[in-house]
Amino acid sequence: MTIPISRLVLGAVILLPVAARAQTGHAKVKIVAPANGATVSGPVKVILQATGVEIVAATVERPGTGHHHLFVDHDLTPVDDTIPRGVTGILHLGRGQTEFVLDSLAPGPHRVIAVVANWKHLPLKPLVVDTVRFTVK
Ligand SMILES: [Cu+2]
Repeated sequence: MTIPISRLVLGAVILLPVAARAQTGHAKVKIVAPANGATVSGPVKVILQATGVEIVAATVERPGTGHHHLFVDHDLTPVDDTIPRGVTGILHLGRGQTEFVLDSLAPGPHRVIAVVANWKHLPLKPLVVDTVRFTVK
């Protein structure tokens, strides 16, 4: 028995959007570096890994996408509000970066919170967030 190729192609077309939708339901972000609880020397490279959401530039207006934000020794802003710009300690990685070097952290304890937000700079729902605490020696 053979399956017509046209049916196989059609099956793939139908399955892909379902898979994409299922993924955005479990969007996650992880701060891969620095490790939580680590003692590091500066400058500190923050490495981010997102799953279930496509990381793109802030100019891309498409569902299922977003860009990273870092709250460096700064509390989260209200999750229903746009993440402000021009605030010390709040960084928009608006070109779709997945790494950022913090080069002016003073020695001592620090906290970084990563949040993925969409092109309006509104945090994704449910919140896609991770936190690490570390010490700069
Ligand atoms: Cu932003």
